[in-house]
Amino acid sequence: MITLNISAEVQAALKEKRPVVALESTVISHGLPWPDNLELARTLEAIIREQGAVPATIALIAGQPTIGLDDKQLELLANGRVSVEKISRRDFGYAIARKLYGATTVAATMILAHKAGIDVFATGGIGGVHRGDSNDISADLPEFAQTPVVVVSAGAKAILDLPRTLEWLETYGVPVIGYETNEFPAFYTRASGLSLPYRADTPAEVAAIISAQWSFGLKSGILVANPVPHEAALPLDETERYIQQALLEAQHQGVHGKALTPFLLAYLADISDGKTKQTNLALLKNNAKVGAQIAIALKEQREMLLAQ
Ligand code: PSU
Ligand code: MN
Repeated sequence: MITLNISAEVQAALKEKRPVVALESTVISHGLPWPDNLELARTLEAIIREQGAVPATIALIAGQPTIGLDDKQLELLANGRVSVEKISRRDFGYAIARKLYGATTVAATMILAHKAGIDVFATGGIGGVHRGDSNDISADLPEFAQTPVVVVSAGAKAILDLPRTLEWLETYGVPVIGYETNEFPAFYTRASGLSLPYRADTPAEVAAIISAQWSFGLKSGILVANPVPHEAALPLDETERYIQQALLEAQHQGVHGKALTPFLLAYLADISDGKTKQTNLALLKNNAKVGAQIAIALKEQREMLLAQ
């Protein structure tokens, strides 16, 4: 039997129905450079605690699905001394059988969060349909169609084809809620020109939509699109220039498959003099905060429904 290794703190919180927020680990191992990645991993946990929720960073530790990493495990994922695979849905069997260390993507983190009984998950930006090669569709998208977890994200990464990504989500019945926005945010920028069908302006409004969707029996993932804070956002045209350059370089070097997203993120940080990295850090922190607020609002909503 494959069991989940859930930390004592997270187990206690789940048992007592206190709010818990899941965090992914691909952003630590493959999305950000050392030592910013370790500092970020610790900061996200601290932000969630400050809001009054319990953080649960998720990864595979020597093949064991682990929910709620300790500080040593966070460091191991961040420092690059052991090889850490990027794990999505397809990779679980292999990584568990071979006892690999694995950083979980949005899709894989949704799977483990749901198995552990965690409803809310905060990340940076989800994967989607890649530009150019529209056959390269992140496994994050089909995960939303089948796994009922709320994901707070600054839209999808701007390196992607955002209109196609939104169309995909619509086709598969995935609700996308604009948080204090009418537009799908484009990760580094607040606007994309793509309008969203609905917005919510408070965590309680988001919680009400989630509860209604799920209690109606529609058990899909829900995307909460939370734009990067004004002060950290990058100008659209400058960002687009960097992205074009990065996509061209990826093509030259023949980067594809699961290496593509980490390559583009690192290349962008390099040519923008670290500006995209700073923005990425800021939006991750903001998503952790809003994620915790939504987890708390969901808990309050459930208590209210029980009291009726
Ligand atoms: N958001 C970030 N940095 C990241 C990612 C998201 O700010 O590194 C990761 C997520 O784990 C997401 C993955 O699931 O990139 C998508 O990879 P792909 O396009 O190969 O599916
Ligand atoms: Mn891909």
